[in-house]
Amino acid sequence: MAQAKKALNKNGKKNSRTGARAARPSVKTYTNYINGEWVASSGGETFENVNPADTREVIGRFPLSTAEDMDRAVEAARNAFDRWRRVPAPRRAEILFRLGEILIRDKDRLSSEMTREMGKVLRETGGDVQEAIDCTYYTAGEGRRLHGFTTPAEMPNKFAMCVRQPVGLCGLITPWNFPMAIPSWKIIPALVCGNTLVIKPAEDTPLSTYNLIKACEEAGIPPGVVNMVTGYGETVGAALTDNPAVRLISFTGSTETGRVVASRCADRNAICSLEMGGKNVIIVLEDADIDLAIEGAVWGAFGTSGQRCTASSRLVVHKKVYKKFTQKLVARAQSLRVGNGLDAKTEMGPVINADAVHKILGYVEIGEREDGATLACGGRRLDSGEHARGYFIEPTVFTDAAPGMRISQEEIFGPVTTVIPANSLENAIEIGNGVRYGLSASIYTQDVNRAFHAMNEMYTGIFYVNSSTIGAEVHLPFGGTKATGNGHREAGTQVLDIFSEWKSIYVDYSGKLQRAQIDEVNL
Ligand code: UN1
Repeated sequence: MAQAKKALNKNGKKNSRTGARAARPSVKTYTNYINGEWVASSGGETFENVNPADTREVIGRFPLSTAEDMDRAVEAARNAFDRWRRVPAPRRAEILFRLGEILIRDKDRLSSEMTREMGKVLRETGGDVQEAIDCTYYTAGEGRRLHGFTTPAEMPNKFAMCVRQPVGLCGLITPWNFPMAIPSWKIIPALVCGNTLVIKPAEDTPLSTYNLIKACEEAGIPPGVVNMVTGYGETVGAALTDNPAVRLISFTGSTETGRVVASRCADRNAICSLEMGGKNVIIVLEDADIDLAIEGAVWGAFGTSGQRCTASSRLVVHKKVYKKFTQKLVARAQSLRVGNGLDAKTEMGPVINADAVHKILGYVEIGEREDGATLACGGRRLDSGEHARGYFIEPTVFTDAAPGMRISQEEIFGPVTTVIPANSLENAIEIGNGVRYGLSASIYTQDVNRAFHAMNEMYTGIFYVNSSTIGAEVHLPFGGTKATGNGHREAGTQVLDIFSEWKSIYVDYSGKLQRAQIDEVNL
């Protein structure tokens, strides 16, 4: 996924640091959450959270926090750790179930606030909140499991087992495209495992994370266990990543930023879990149900305006159905209603900010000029009438692309998809795997043998048959191979391996010295 807000350098949507500005009385000023208290940044500065569908609307003003604010939050989480880890896991989980109830109660408000700050349509922000609810219920259930294992010891009268222990203080850095779901993927397992945490949400969408943290407070999570500090990556993100008290950083965002985070973690031997970019492929074979494949491609490419790390940004289509497929695809893409996500008729909302518009249109130019593919539809910014005040881009389809072109290789993270012709299943698989990322892939075919073959051959973390590349469920592991990640998986029970460490325990009840088998001469 692109930019966990290149927070890190450019501001895009939030380009006004408003410390010196005259306050607009109707705009609410929000605060950080540190040690159970809602507090302003020590520097007193704020930044604006602007609606990407209508930039006249300021959703709120959030703390432009300093490294000092972050250090305070880390200190609070550090002090809270010993008490929280000693709360029995089923009790920790009870609080999380209450959190799930609060999210269900407030789902409508949370969804519409998310649409206003992030842009995606209400149905999708409802899905984002629902994913947080599902994650909460599913993962809170782990409070009564958190399974370890017992295993026979190699010596008589000796017992061997393995249990999970929390890693300690976790730093969470989250993106703007799933501003409640992705924080929940990290916060809930961190808490159920007994960790405390500080989260730095993307500066484009702090309100949804604020809402989640508010719900944590209401659910009764004790002070200091959960802390939130808003601001830019270059200051507070760096202060979190570099603080020696932070044992683990869990990051979702761009591959570029993730690499920086990883190397800073490596410098101080911190655990680091990364979830990054994708260039996901739908393979359409000649025997596919074409209308179904079109629906999957349109949903996968243009849902969330293409701003999912699982977006279907490459469509590899067998030559025998290529023409039919591309004609239908272009017709469907052109018919999509682009507009404000709060309008029930809207099918695709804006992109997140001015930087994103610039980057996406830059790729359109690269596709046309440098790469020489055919721009079959879209490619322009919509900037008049109802679109005049927002960051709207037409659904864009490139056809006749070659696998090595930049638009076929690089993550665009916008409503742009690239259609590449293929000669055979093997050729399609080769093209599918021929990118640096490995998050999600799918195949449309009626032939079960070929579906299984592709399932086996695609080197991705997620694979779908006769379905789009998006739509992962919370009880299965989520993550990817190659430049998409660094070997970890979120969601499922697999996420517990990020947020806990194994402790192997041996109990010798023989009453005498028993060396291990390797040291014992006479067994
Ligand atoms: C993301 O794309 O950043 O699979 C997360 C899906 C969602 C999660 C996507 N459940 O589309």
